[in-house]
Amino acid sequence: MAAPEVTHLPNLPNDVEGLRQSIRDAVVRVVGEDPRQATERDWMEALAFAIRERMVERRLLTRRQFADEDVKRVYYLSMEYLIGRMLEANLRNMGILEPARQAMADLGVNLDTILDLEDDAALGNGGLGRLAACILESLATQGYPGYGYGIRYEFGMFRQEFEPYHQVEHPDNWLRYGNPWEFPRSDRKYPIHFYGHVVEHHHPRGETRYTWENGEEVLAMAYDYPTAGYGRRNVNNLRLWAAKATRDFDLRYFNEGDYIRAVADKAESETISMVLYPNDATAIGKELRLKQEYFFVSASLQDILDRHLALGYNLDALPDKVAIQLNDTHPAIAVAELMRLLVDCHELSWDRAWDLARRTFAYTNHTLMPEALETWPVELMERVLPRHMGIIYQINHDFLEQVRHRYPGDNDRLARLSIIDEQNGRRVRMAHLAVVGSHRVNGVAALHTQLLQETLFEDFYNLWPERFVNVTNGVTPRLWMIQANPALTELLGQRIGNDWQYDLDRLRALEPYAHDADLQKAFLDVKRANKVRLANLVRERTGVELNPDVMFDVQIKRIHEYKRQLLKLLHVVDLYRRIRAGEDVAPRVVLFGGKAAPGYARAKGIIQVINEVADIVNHDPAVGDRLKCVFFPNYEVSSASIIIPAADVSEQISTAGFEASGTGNMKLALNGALTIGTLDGANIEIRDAVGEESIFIFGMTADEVVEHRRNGPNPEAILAQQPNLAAAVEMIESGFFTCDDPGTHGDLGRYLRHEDPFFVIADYAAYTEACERADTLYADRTAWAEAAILNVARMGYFSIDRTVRDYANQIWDIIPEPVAPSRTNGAA
Ligand code: GPV
Repeated sequence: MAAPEVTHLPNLPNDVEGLRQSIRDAVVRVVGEDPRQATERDWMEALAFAIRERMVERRLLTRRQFADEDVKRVYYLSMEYLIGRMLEANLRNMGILEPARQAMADLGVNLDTILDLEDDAALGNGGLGRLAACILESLATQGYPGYGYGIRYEFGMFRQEFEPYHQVEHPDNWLRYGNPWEFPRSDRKYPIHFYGHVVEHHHPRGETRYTWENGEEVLAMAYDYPTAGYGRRNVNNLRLWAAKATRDFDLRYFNEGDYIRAVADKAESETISMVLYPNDATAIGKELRLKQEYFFVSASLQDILDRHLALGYNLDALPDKVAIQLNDTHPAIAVAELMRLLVDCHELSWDRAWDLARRTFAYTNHTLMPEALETWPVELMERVLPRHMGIIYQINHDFLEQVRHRYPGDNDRLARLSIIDEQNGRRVRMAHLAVVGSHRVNGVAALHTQLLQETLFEDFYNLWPERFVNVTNGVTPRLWMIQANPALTELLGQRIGNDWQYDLDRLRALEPYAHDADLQKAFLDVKRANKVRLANLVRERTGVELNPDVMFDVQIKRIHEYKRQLLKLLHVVDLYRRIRAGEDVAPRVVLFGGKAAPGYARAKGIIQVINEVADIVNHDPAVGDRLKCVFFPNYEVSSASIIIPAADVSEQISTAGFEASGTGNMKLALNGALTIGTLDGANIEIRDAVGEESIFIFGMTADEVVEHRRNGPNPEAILAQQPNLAAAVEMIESGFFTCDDPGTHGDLGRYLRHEDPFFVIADYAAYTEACERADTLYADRTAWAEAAILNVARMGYFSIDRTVRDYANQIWDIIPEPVAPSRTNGAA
């Protein structure tokens, strides 16, 4: 037993005076600068250090309590965490935002200026990565023992520039100034193996044993990011792994005297955690990607087992103390890796290990789109992870035995269910491995889960219906309301108090005031102020002037054909042509934001044509304020929090059946934007929640899309019947908007006329009609305010806190463990 003064945790003061002291000290002791000469960045760093020492204190308190209470923990395994800036969020969740603001002011520094200096942590592509970040925040806020594991990419999501119309990608060197939020843990390193071969050891009695030999080794080193809960003392941890060469990285070359080559190889081995693949909902068939996946999975599982054993539990208790959530199939190799660790390293029998693994894992699917489903060539898996390939064969063998027993003679079904796809040159289907290796599989919205059961996983659903559950996505109100929309937060506080910050359903208390004229006026004033805030940012970033009294119509998300940015663009071109023809159309600002995967030519073409159309429209004196079109460059979490509160209309117009859920739809509606949307993903549940009056639904349903495709779509025939649409397509393909490469717009015309894979043409008439319904309502300011207020009041269901409770109760079987103030560390 160590002496009390050794085990005592410091208890730093959180008042203005205490914070000021810490910050000033940190400028000298951590930054190494004279406070007289410190720059704004120096002060930012000092402030971050003052916060982080307070966070780690609570982190340790939290960890002590979890250990004392023998809690079950959940581990979230995700290749992506789209966190954004951390300074303001950490200040707020630690409960010291206002004292820190005052302390900084006392030191002569404006906090808001400092907040703007921080780079986003953009370790993710889009919805999937942002969902992971929201889930971690909610786990801490609700006091759940929940931890994230991922990769500490040296370079996150690329920075997008337009030169001048097409997208150019620039590296995101987010760690160039160092990172005050991370705790490098050089004592927490695990060896990770690749390549080599497997040796069998036959035992006369008992199972054959396997060793994996002569591979390459790299180390995974932990970097910890404390994650604070809002309004609680709980602080959880996000552990990100970075690749480091082993000390004796390559003895062979050293022995041969090729010192330079050996050092170069060291650098090469550290490339594993170098860069985030910038692909959203598209599988990447690269060896380096497979190595990234295995690298972070192996390190995380070794760490989880170490902790489990260090806490004194035995391996048989694994599913009672540990739940592991696989965020899509990116970490699905975990199923094989846990088997390897349990069987080869801890010498459990195969059957015992399999039972533990299955009861520990659960898998979230985020898409039905075939191009996103990860499959790895058997040959590649065999070379990179030879032992895992053997384990997968064994898992598949046992699984198919079960299927054969259940469906004797049904060879087609066996082929459909098999983890190995034998049709396409032998590939490992990672989704099948994840389903077979999990006790729960969930989709991310009601429609998506239903479609999973009926299509992609139909055979699995018939086999194990109890395994499938829905967990509709959500968003954190701390970032997406309190931080992003302080004006609306303030107004809500005046009207209904602040309980909704912890229990978003309480927004419903607003309903009775929806037709209160004072509230309506205040609500519209808040929206207008947010639009002015956005207009200032748009002017700064693009030079375009926006009139805040015109409807702001916003489509912000990754660029994908299925998300149908082209549908919105056709509407813009249609309106533009009609304005030029002297027609009176309702005015609007159309704002796009989002990145295209660098290798996705069609998506990049869509960005280019939008920029070209925008340039013509915005400079046409005949148009004035009646139409503006902006492509907001480098859309990221920090810009989303300015754009979203300023939106009047939210475009959620994916082809029905393709958007698993969407979460931007939730953020926008929560901030009072009315949705124009298809019956896709969570839009359906949003409609059910807010009511038909507060949403503009249009277009084919998922069933009708299937039917439409079956009937052989004929875009040309539709164009022949719709003169406005035909004129818009003709205007584009005529080259009217061509600023850069001639020819690209002709290609786009051909694409719409002859391919149109996501039925932009077929849904166009319904879409414009929905836009007109929105215009009509918008013109009636009272009616619009009422609908928008009701929209906010009814969005409580889409809190990430509800989502996390659903996971906790239906999948993880964990309960909250709020950290209590202790006697020795009891200050608030
Ligand atoms: I798979 N999603 C994503 O952002 N990246 C991916 O690689 C895959 C899915 C998204 C879906 O497209 C959204 O509909 C969903 O809301 C989001 O994941 C979170 O579930």
